[in-house]
Amino acid sequence: MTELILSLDVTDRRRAVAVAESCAPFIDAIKVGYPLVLAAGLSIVGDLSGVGLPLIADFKVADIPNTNRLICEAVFSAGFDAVIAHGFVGGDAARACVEVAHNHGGAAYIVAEMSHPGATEYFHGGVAEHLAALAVACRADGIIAPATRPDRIGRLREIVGERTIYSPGVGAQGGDLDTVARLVDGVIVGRSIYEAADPGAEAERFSRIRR
Ligand code: OMP
Repeated sequence: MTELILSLDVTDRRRAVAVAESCAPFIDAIKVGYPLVLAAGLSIVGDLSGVGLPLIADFKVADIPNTNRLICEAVFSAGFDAVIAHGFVGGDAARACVEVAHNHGGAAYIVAEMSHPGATEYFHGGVAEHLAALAVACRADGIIAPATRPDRIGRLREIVGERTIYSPGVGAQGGDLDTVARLVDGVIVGRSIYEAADPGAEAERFSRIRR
């Protein structure tokens, strides 16, 4: 079974809650990032808690260890269940995120390679492989890898083994749902679902990967 994770990059609080509620029966978790939290405030976490699904904070945390620790403490105190952090800031900084997550009974995922075209400028040439190895060394729960480059997911899987791979880039960014679902533990989908005329029905369609 592959998880379906809704990326809730909706900037209106009421619409965000409505989309989350309509998709809830068909998804495994909700990812919330800067677009929604900066528009609606951190209290959106309380609004979404009623949906009863794990909430992943996509803040791509990338600072010095102490600041990372402060950010992640705020994330988990607000009620999130997991956090996404960058690894390029170094093992000590990434480890700070992992430690806070685990102290709260939560999870931390490290970005190994991003999904957009420009990601190849810096993530290729061995960097993504290095970041995946760093995630393992830091005892992160898994990595983020690009649905837009399934061949790269295969390479990163060799490094992280059974650790979780969550993969964004399906639909709006061109990645193919079924191809990617066979390679990863969870597919992250945003616009293809929340911009649909009926987000719940679209989530149900995408949820075929959960079977
Ligand atoms: P859609 O392109 O609308 O499906 O949204 C994808 C979501 O995944 C957005 O919230 C992105 O910020 C996020 N994302 C990527 O698209 N690419 C990445 O490499 C990493 C992420 C992420 O960390 O979630």
